[in-house]
Amino acid sequence: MRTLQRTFAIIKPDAVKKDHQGEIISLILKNGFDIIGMKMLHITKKQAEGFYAVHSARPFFDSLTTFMSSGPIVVLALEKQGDAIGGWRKLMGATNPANAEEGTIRKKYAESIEHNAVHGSDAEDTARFELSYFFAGYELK
Ligand code: 3AN
Repeated sequence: MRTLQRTFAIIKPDAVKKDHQGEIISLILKNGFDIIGMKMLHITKKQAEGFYAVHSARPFFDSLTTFMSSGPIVVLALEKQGDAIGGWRKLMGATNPANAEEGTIRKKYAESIEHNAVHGSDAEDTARFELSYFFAGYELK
């Protein structure tokens, strides 16, 4: 039996700055995701560091967290029957837009491997952590 799965998404500062949030939200809905939570925020560097703590040893950590706190973002809680996590990652496309497939969000809107328009959880445990980082239970539909 197929069950509902949740995942977490961010429309990053580069995409919001260029007013692509409407088109990205439209693609999310057209691809069968239910948006069960959504808000626009401008997070601090500290908040970005907490969110990306798993990447704290990576060489791009400082630059990534500076970028993620550089302007407004849209955070979304998504739900779908079956593989919501994999489905959202497929719709996003490869991390590096140079490798992203035609029709994916990153192919259309990403500027570079860092300014890559969107984020998506990569597994069930990270989805749980990321959803709870930005949403309280009462904020979800
Ligand atoms: P994804 O977002 O596709 O899951 P991760 O989890 O490997 O990719 O990386 C998290 C974020 O860190 C990426 N979305 C991207 O913004 C940034 N990033 C990943 N690799 C690099 C890199 N080599 N240089 C700069 N930024 C990177």
